[in-house]
Amino acid sequence: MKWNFADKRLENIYDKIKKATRLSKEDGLLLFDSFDLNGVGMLADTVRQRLHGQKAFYIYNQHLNYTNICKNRCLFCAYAVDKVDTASYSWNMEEIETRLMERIDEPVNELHIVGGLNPDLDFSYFTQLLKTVKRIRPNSKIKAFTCVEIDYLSNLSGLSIDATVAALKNAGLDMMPGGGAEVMSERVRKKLFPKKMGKERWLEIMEAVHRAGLKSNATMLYGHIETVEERIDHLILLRELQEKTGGFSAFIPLAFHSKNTGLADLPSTTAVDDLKMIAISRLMLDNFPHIKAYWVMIGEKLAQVALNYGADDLDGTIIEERITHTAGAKSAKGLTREQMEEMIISAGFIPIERDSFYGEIHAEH
Ligand code: V47
Ligand code: SF4
Repeated sequence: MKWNFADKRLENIYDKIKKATRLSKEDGLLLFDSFDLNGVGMLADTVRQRLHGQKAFYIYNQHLNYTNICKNRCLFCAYAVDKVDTASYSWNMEEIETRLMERIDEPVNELHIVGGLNPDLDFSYFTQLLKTVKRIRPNSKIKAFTCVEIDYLSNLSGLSIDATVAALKNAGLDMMPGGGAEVMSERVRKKLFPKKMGKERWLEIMEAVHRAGLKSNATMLYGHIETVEERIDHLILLRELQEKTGGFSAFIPLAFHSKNTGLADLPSTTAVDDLKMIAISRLMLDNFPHIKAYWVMIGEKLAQVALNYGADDLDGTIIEERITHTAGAKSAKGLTREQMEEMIISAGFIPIERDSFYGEIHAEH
C-alpha cells in the first residue's frame, strides 16, 4: 500500500527508510519542521516494525535515589537541594537495605540507582552501595550512575576514568543509565548546567564505559531552551559514538518538567512534540536497538500511543519515581506488571517482560 503523505517532502525520506539509508542532519531538520505528525510516525513505525515487529518491552525495576544533595544545582533540576535544606537526605547502607527489603517479595529485575553529587560521600560509599545491593538482590542487575557521577568519582578518588569504571564494575555495576548529557550544546550548558561536564567529557566517559564491556543507555532532555538543530546535533553525536562502540542499548527522550525548577515559567512539552521527538529519535538513531517512551515523563496514555510512533519499550514498573515528580509530573509513581501489560496489549502490541539486556523473561504470572 502506498502511504499518502500530507507533507509530500516526507516521500523522499520514506525512500531512504525503505532502503535503510542513514538520514542526514537536513532530513532530521525537515522531520521536525513537518506538520505531518502521522506521516513522521508512520516512517518511525516502519523502522520499529522492522526491528521488533509487534513486541513491546518493559522491565520490573526499582529506582533508588541515594541522595538529593547536589553541588551542581542545574537550573532545570527540581530534585537536588543543598545540605542545609530541610528536605535534604542521604541514605546510609542501612537505609538502602531497608528500601530493598521493603520490596524483597517482588520480582525486581533491575535496580536503577542515581543520585546527586554529595561531597559528604566518599568513593567507598559507592562500592559499598553496589555490594549491599548485590548481597540483597544477587539475581538482579544494577544499572547505576550517570557519566556525571563517574566523572565526580574519578576526581574524588584520583583514579582514571578507566580505573573508576573497573572498580565500580568489580563491586557489582552491570550497566549505566543514560542521564547527564542533557543536550550536547555548549550554549545550553552555559545557561542551564554550567557546573556540569561538557559534551566532550560525557562522550569520553561513555566510550570508556563501553570499552570496559558495560552497556549503557543515552538520554536527551528536551523542551526547555534548546533548538531543534541542537536536538538533531545531539542525536548525531550519539549515533557517531554508537558506530564506534556499539555499546548503547536504548535511547530515552526526557520531556522537561518545569515546576520547582529555575525555569518554572516554561510551558510543558505538547503531545505533538513528545511524539515527534520519539519518532525522530527512532529515525535518526538507526544504530540504536531500542527507543523508550518513558511513561513517567510523557504520561501513561501518551506512552501507549508512542508505541505506534517508534517506541518499542515503556521502561519499567519503577515503584517510586522522585526526579520528575519533584518537578511536577502528573503520572503515577509506579505501575504494576498488570498495568504495564494492559497498556501494551490494548495498544495492539505483545508485551515482553525483559531483563536489563533485553533477554525475554517468561515468568509464571
Ligand atoms: O539526567 C532532571 C533529567 C535525568 C528534570 O537510562 C529532568 O534507562 C525532566 O536519565 N524534567 C535522569 N527531566 C533520568 C534518566 C533516566 C530516566 C529513565 C530511564 C533511564 C535509562 C534514564 O533526568 C537527568 C536529567 O536529564 N531531569 N530534571 C526535569 N525537571
Ligand atoms: Fe545535580 Fe543531576 Fe540535578 Fe544537575 S541534574 S542538579 S547534577 S542531581
